Amino acid sequence: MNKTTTFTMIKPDAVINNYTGKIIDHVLNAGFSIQAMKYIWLTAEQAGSFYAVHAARPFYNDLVSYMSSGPIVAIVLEKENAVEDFRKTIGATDPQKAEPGTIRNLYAKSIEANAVHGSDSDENAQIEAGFFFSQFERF
Ligand code: IDP
Ligand code: MG
Repeated sequence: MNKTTTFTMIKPDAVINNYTGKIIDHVLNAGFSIQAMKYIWLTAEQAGSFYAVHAARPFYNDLVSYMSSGPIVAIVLEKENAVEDFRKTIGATDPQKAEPGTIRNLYAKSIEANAVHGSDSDENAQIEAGFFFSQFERF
């Protein structure tokens, strides 16, 4: 099976709580390899643009403030079946519903401050990687 790409962010709550190292370790132990990684503090405008697909959702403004409240780590990952396997590795959006042992089960605080992002399709993985890393724009 060919390797594919997914995109993740370690979100502000997890960075502030010093879970960055544990989360990266968890991701590597789950078989993903890092293709690119960047530590960055998003402006509200950048966070709003990244999550533009959710602009109509009631939680959008809070999500934008939260995602620009502190630094994040943006990471491009590679693995066979990367998108689906990474969604399994992180668990459900709401940490209360995330399977035991998943990253959100272990490290998330709430449905909003849920420790990590994970792309939901191969197409969005390319778009999201390209948002942060110019070398992925060719996809
Ligand atoms: P996902 O991150 O599991 O793909 P999405 O539905 O794409 O979940 O939502 C994007 C992000 O918006 C979530 O990761 C979370 O931070 C936030 N979010 C989603 N649903 C809610 C909610 O009901 N209340 C507050 N924040 C939410
Ligand atoms: Mg999503």
